[in-house]
Amino acid sequence: MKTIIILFACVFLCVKPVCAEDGSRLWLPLEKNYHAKVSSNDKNPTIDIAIRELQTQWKGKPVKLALAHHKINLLFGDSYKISKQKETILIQSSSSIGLLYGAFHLLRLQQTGKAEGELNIKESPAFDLRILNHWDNIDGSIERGYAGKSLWDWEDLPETVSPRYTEYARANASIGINATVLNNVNANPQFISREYLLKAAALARVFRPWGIRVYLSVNFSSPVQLGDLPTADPLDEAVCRWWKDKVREIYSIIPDFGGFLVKANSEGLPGPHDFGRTHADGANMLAEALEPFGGIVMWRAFVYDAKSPDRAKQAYEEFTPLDGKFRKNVIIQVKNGPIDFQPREPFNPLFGAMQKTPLMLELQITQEYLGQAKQLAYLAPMYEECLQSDTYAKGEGSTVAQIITGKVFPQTVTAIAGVANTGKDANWTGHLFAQANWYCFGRLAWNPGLSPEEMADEWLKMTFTGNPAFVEPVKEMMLNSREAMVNYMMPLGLAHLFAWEHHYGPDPGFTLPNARPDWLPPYYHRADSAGLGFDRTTNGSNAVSQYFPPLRDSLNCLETCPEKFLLWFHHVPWNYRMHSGRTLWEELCYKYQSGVDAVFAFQKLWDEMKPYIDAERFNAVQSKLKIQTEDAVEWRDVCLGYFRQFELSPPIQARLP
Ligand code: GCW
Repeated sequence: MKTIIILFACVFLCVKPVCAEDGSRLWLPLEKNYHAKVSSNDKNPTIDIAIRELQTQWKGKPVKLALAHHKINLLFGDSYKISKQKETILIQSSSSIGLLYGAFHLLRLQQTGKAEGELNIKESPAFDLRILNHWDNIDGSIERGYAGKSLWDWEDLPETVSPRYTEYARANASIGINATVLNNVNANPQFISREYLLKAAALARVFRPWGIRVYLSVNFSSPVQLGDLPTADPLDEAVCRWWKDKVREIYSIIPDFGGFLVKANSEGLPGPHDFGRTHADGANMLAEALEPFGGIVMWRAFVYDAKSPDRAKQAYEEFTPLDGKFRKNVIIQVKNGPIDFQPREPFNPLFGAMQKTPLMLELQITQEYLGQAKQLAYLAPMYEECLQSDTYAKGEGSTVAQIITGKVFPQTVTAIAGVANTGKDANWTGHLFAQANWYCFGRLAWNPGLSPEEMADEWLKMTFTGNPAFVEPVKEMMLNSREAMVNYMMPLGLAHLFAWEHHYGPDPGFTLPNARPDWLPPYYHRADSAGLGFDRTTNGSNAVSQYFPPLRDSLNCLETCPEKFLLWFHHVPWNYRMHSGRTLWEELCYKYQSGVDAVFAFQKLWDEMKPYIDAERFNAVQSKLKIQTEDAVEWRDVCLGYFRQFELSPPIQARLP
């Protein structure tokens, strides 16, 4: 009998499956109880969290947290130092949140196998404000959200506070994110009603010890819609008073409220133009109300209208004349590219052009135009491409990253925003690999110099396993994934070939009677029998002139324009010879095919990864890669099938894998 029991136990232990994981843990350590020795010279809710995180998860020497009261060691704000003393590890900061960031750093080293040896770390964030933008609505839906309903249960708040709010705050704090805009930029005025402020306050209470401040998007016509005033004119005294009273009310409910995010005179939303006023008039009126409380206004530069002959030029034309006219606590929030989060865009020429106004970068983490939650695209290479673009605003080296961190022109505040991809799905982001985009956004917001490779390496080790047989090939796949997507969707500088409204599949020929031309793909690709692409040279729309020389000149010239942006800036003849020696048409076929080939290779590679991770997450990714290959084939066939009609020479037969 005894033998049977032992045998049975052995069999049970051997076949015990690897702990199933649904992705809800994100990149954070598995809950363990190591009882590490952790001490601190101070106590408060944030330090308590740091202690708890370390006590339960840290496996090494005792850790001492030291809050430096007299900034003698020149550590400011969120900065921290980690060093190894004889028998302890010392984390120092002049703030409690700095200690928590230090604790997460130490745990990250452990999770990625780097906690051994010397520890001599000094970290400071590059941006003051590292902020998520949630496009979440009152009814629980999320604009361009693909991971389920909104995390915020507005109906149940403030009475019921979901444990998921703490998990959200913890995940963000672990990567240094310190702010969140709770609601959609297409803002319902109700969000600043007393009822909803009380709900937002309940969230702010949960987030506070994790160092996260709450911000709200506001609708410019709130004084009319919520306050019953006859106008929202920013120069009207009653309107200014209304906003001042509203701001006072907000701070009485949320004392550390961060400020407003505003989308105005954009896509049909109200704004100062409705009253013959400027963006500066509108932003300054709100900024004046927020100023006594230390709040800021993030005013978006995402503006375009149907009358503009080139949508890519409009933000620059509207905003550069206002440079220097904004109050100190206004920052202009600029999307990475001049159009709209396409798989590839050149950087927005506003960066570097507004030298007397703080600018911040808005990146999209949610994959609106990048396969949503069905396709795998690791976005760090895309973020890096924008951050490291040289604007030449003050000679060579004036990269977007240098500009927005205030190193080229002084900025009173520095910030970077990411449109969140989170929702109620168990794995938070719909696609497991989309978690990596949330992760790398936070890491880049801390240090924009981190390489996509480093961040992918960290994320894979923390999320799955440290086994190099898994990490190395999967990292390679991640690093190639965004370029593969550009190739099978819209290579060589093409943009906006999407089907109407949902922004998922291809429909390059789509037109609709009476529709705005700038919402239709032919506006962007301009295909005709002469060639393909939007002429933005000095002979065309002249958008090139919004860039500084020498970049302007190299973009303007067909031979020197980087081929990845060729059709963005030029209308190119079908038989034009590319650097490869192929004609434009042949190159287009080649690019679409290489995108498809790459995704088939991803699928094959993933199949080989089965032994290394749990079945649940393996299967989840496997089934999404299957969809992605089918979609990539569709993109290739639809786009080449459409463009072929304009091309005179016979197309190369697309090779089916
Ligand atoms: O990318 C477009 C989206 C809109 C979005 C808008 C914006 C929130 O299609 O859904 O609205 O940009 O950024 O304001």
